[in-house]
Amino acid sequence: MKLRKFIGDTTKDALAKMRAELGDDAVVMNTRSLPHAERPGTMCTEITAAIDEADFKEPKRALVSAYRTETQSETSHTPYAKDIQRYAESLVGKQLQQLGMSSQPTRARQPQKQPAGERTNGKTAAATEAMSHEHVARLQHDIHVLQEQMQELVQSVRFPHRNLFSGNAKWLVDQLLEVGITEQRALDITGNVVAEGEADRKSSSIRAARRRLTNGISLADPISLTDQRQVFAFVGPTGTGKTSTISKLAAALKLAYDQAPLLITTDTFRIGATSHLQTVAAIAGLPYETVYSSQELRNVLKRQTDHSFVLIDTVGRSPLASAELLEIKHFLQAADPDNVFLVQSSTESSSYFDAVEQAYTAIGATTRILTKSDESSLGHLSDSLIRSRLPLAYIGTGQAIPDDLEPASRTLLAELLLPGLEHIIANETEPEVIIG
Ligand SMILES: Nc1nc2c(ncn2[C@@H]2O[C@H](COP(=O)(O)OP(=O)(O)OP(=O)(O)O)[C@@H](O)[C@H]2O)c(=O)[nH]1
Ligand SMILES: [Mg+2]
Repeated sequence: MKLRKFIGDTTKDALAKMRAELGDDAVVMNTRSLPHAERPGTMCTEITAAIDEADFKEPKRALVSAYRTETQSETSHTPYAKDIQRYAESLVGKQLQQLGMSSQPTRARQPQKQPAGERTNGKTAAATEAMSHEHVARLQHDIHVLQEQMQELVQSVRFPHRNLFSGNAKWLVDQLLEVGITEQRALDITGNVVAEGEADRKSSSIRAARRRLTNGISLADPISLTDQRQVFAFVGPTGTGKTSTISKLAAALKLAYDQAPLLITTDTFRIGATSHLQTVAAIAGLPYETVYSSQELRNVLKRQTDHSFVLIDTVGRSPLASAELLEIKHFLQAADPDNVFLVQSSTESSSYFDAVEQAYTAIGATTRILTKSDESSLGHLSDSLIRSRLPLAYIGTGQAIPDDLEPASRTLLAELLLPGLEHIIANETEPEVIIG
C-alpha cells in the first residue's frame, strides 16, 4: 500500500491532483482542512490517499486519457458514460469496504443476543460509545467525500469537455455551468481567461469571466429629459412587469426632473387592468388616460402636448398570439413612440426569451427591459443577450416601486450573470506590496 498526500484549494482540486498522480484506483483515506500556506487567512484541503503498489505501477489513466482524446475530437461522450458509471461504482465499493461494509446488498442480520457472562461493564460501555461516536463522525466525513466525488463524476458525464481544464480553470467552468451558461460559452470564456493568465486566482478568474460575459451585450441609455416630448410604449408577454416598470419609471422621472409623466393605458382587455395604472397615477399624482382604440390614442397624444414624458401601457400577449400582437402593433403605429420597450422577465427560458424577442421586434420593439432579476440569475440568458439586436436599458430588481429599477450597466449585469461569488473576491485580498 502506497500513501500520498495532496493539497488543493478545495477538495475537488485535491482530488483532481490525486487522480492525476495515482490514477483512478486511488482511495481517499482522510481529508482535512488546513490554513493555506500561500494565502494567509484562507483554508485549503489536504487529502491522504492510498493505492496498492500493483495498481500504482499500472495506473488507470487510460480511461481519463481516452476520455480526453475523445472529447477533444468532438465526438459523442456517451460511450464513456458507462466507464464513468463503473468507475463511480468501484469508488463507492472501495469506500464501503474500507468502512468495513460490503458494497453488495446483504440480507438483514438478526439481532444477536449477548450471553449474560459476556455483558460489558460500565467502562467498556463508555469506550464502546466513544468509539461509535468516532465511527459515526468518520462515516459522515466519508459520505461527504463520496458525495463530492459523485458530484464531480456527474458533472464530468454531463459536461465532458470541462475535463480539458484543471485547478482554478475547471472550477471557473463549473461556476459558469452552474448558473446556466452554455457549455460552449463557459469553455470559450475559460479558455480566454487561461490564455490571458487570469486564472492564477479564483478572484481574478471571476473578474475576467464577468468582463467577458458582459462585453458583448449592448446597452441603451436610460431615459433623460430633452427639449422634445418623448413617448415610450411598453410591450411584452403577460405578467412580465410592464405596468410595474411604468410605475417605477414614472416615479423616478418625476423625482429626477420634476416633470409628471402622462400615463396612458391601452390595456382595457382585462377587468381590473386599467385600475392598476390608474391607482398608481392617483397615488403619485400623475395625469392618466385610458384609451380603447388606436384612434383614441392618436387623439389623446394630439391633445396632451405639454408633458415631457408619455408612458403607454399595453396588454400582455403571448409571442404566439399573432392576431392580438397585430392589435398592439396598431396602437404602436398610432402612438409613433420614440422607443418601444420590450419588458421580459429573467425567469423566462432562453428559448422562450428568443421567441418573445422575435415576435415583438416584428411589431416594433426597439429596446429591452429585464425584470425579476431578483428571482433568477441571468446566466441562462447570456447567449440570448449577446446575440440580441435589442439593447438593454433597465433591469428590474424587485417589486418595490420606485426603488427596484436600475439603469442597465456592465457592473450590475456582471453580478447578475455570475452571482454569489463576492465572498471569494473579498477573501482573496491582494498581497501587501512591501517597498524598500
Ligand atoms: N420579483 C419581482 N417581481 C416583479 C418585478 N417586476 C414586476 N414584478 C411583479 O410581477 C407581477 C406582474 O407585474 P405587472 O406589472 O402587473 O406585469 P404586467 O406585465 O403589467 O402584467 P400584464 O398586464 O398582466 O401583462 C407583479 O406581482 C409585480 O410586482 C421585479 O423586478 N421583480
Ligand atoms: Mg399590466
